Amino acid sequence: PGPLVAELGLTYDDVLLQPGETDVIPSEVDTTSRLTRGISLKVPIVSAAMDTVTEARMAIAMARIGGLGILHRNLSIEDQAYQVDLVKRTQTGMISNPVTIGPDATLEDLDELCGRYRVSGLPVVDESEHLLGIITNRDLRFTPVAEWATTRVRDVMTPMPLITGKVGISHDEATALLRQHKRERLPLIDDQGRLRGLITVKDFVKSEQFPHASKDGDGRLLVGAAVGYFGEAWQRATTLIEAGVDVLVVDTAHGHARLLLEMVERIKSDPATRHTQVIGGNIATRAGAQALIDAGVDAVKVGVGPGSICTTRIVAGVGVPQVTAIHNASLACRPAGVPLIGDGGLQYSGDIAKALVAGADTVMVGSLLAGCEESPGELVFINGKQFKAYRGMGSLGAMSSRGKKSYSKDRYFQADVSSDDKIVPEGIEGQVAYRGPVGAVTHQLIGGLHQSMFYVGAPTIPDLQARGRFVRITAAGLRESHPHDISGIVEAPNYTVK
Ligand code: RVP
Repeated sequence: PGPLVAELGLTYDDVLLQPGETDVIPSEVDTTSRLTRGISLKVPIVSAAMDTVTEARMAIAMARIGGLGILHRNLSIEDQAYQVDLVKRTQTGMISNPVTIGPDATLEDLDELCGRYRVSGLPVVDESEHLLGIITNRDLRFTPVAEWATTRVRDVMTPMPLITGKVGISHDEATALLRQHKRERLPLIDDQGRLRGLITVKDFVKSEQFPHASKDGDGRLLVGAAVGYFGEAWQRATTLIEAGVDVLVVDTAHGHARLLLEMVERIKSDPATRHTQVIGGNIATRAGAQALIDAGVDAVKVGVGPGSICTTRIVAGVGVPQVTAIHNASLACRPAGVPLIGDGGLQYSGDIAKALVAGADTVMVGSLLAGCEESPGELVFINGKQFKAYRGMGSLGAMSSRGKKSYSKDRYFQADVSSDDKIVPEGIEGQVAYRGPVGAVTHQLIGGLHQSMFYVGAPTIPDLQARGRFVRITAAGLRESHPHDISGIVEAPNYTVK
């Protein structure tokens, strides 16, 4: 088992990156990095699988800026699959599997569907997907609400012939058609007249607005989702895959565990699931990383105890300071060509580059994003300031039922605990300051990373990983790093006084 006392463990506040010779311009660096063996992201930031951080809105916002969201699993399989579906149908060049409605549905059904999927119109198809027409919110306006329950879609839709495109139409051709006919939607059909996709003007505009968006081969946004490792976990995994999830995270507080490794092996060997990218975690040692790699993961997630809401190191006395944990795990990941995700403990943008130099390829963040508009939960006012709730998935709030079923207990291997008062929490609940939209927050995080790359002299992430060198600092060094000898500090968009 090695020496009784391991080496000294270091974390972000213990180190700084040394400046190196540079001819890099911050705005010109390339931050593309590998999330998994099969997926690269233009922005190496992933939002945490937590019920106060990532649901569909956050996942959409993260994919649009070039990162990724991992949908949490503290909800039913159906609800989580629905969230995957919401992301996959959002804003892309083309919607390959659009929501449709049948001709005999009522306007009430139409209104409900449009609300659920936040769309303003739907193609109308028969049972074998033949395109019959199109119906939009505008068509609703001319029918009094009192008649919605009895009026059929076929009576108010715009019927065929419509302006349509053939599947596989180019971006330019589609733009030309939409423009020429002043249409907002272009249904795509095959030779038999069956609906095969939908292009909307709105999506085209957005795809220009988000040039770095993380997309799959069909132009749909990428999304990840967390699953467990036993019980309903297999059904959850297969249902999420059917809903179109791109990455599964077998998500536990202790990834160096037999049940979890078996789950990874099963996903990576079953013909129905093995093509999906799988992330395993969390581990904090080289042996833990090696076990996940041997089980077949496409990326290893590192972090035991660094999370801002985590009490595992206090409650169980277990963990490894994050820079050391990442570095040790990378000793197994690098030779195997398996990317590493540094999960938890990041407080400022500068910690991203520190994680990457230590051996990570991407980072996962919770608290830095929990205060965003797109995170789940309402704004709360405390002493005139705005906050949002943030809680650990191992907190009492997340693990206890409080009126609804908790799916979070097995993350801490406590699924067998029968009553709430027997739970041993490993996290806490609290608030973080409201930070506005994800786009503004990630602009500062990415901007900070650009500056790191400039100082180190690294135009790309692999260059940063190769060139970056740390200096270990003392408590005096850390004090010197933060603003000092000044009072009444005005908060900056990327700096808060703690
Ligand atoms: P942070 O970004 O420092 O807020 O950390 C977020 C990470 O903390 C998550 O991605 C997860 O790995 C971990 N976590 C989530 N819940 C808990 C807990 O209750 N202990 N920990």
